[in-house]
Amino acid sequence: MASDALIPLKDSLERAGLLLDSTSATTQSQELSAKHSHTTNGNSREVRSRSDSPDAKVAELRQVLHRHRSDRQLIVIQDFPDPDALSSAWAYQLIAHEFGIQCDIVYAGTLSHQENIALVKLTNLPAKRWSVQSLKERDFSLYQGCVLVDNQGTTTQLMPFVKQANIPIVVLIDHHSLQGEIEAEFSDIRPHTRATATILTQYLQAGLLELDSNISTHVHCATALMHGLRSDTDRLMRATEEDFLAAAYLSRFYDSQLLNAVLQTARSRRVMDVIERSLKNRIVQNNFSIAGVGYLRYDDRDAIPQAADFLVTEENVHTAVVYGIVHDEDENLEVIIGSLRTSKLTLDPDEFIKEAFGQDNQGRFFGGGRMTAGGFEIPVGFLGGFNDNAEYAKLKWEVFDRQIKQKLGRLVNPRDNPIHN
Ligand SMILES: [Mn+2]
Repeated sequence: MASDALIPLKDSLERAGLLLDSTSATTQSQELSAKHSHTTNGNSREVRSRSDSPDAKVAELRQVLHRHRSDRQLIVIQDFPDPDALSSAWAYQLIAHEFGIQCDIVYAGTLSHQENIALVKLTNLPAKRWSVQSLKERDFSLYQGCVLVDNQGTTTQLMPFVKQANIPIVVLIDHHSLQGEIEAEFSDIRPHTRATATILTQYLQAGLLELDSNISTHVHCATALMHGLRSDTDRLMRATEEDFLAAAYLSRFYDSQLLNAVLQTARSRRVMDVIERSLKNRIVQNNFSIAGVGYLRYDDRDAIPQAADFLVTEENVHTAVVYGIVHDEDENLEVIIGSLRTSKLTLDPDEFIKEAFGQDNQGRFFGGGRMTAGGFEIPVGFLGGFNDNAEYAKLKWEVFDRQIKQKLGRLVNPRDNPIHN
């Protein structure tokens, strides 16, 4: 629903144990990106073989928090934080506070989805925006440790600064597949868990912090966690037993009216306009609905996944891809942002996006996905920078629009795909 995680999450396959079994029928995805599948294979095996029960993890985290008593820590969340990240970071902050650890929750991008803005405002969620241009002036030396929640440092522009300041990663809590080599003193990565909020709720339930319904911060945080785990489980429709158990626990503390207020937040006019453009421009082919929406403001970035959410509801459409050029006037930056939504169980958004757009010259994929959703970001590079000349802007859009359609076309019309010939 909210921001996309631009990271590979192959839980459906992993859940089925398919990726662990090299003889099984993941053939197509393995053909399409053999190298990547191989890496993920190795990683998931590694994640599984660690015999870390949730209880053992709680005990270990308790020790780590004790060791860092009265430290100051920086909790880093993804650039476009979603409710799962925001609420989980907050829960960690409250837990750490019990150990005399003072935490700041920061993100380098922006809060875009109207529900996320409402969540932060209505619950007084203490996340701070550190804009990219302000990062050079920030005093990172205040922090003795960095905490990554609902990400592994690959979806935040803060990471290079954390590294440069030599701040160790003390805690890493995430439910995306392992993203590569990242060293953390404590790490709890559970690719089979639907929401990071579920993991944090389990920590709370295990007693790392006793929630009290007379403390409004606790009530607000429980409400945020409920929202986080609902939004990462498609309103609980994809929730598993552990998510329901976590939700059951939160139900003792959360404020249902407050959650309702967050969910009722209306779409802005500009978001409606982007949805309208996506409807007008969509091309439906082989059950794929593809729409380029042209230029939009950085603050409206989240209109793209919302448009994709909407397009995928059309009959005979199983997959929608919406993209546009997002421009940030403050930083004179432009980037192509795209979202994919699918209801087709056999379509893996992660594989699809990686196959469609490939990698940049540093070997990094332009995007990825999880379960039913994916996203991508393609830098505009030298052609970037907003231009007042309408004709030039139009030309630039047309070039990118056509290039993206061409790349998607190879997969949408497999006949044109040389891999299948
Ligand atoms: Mn999440």
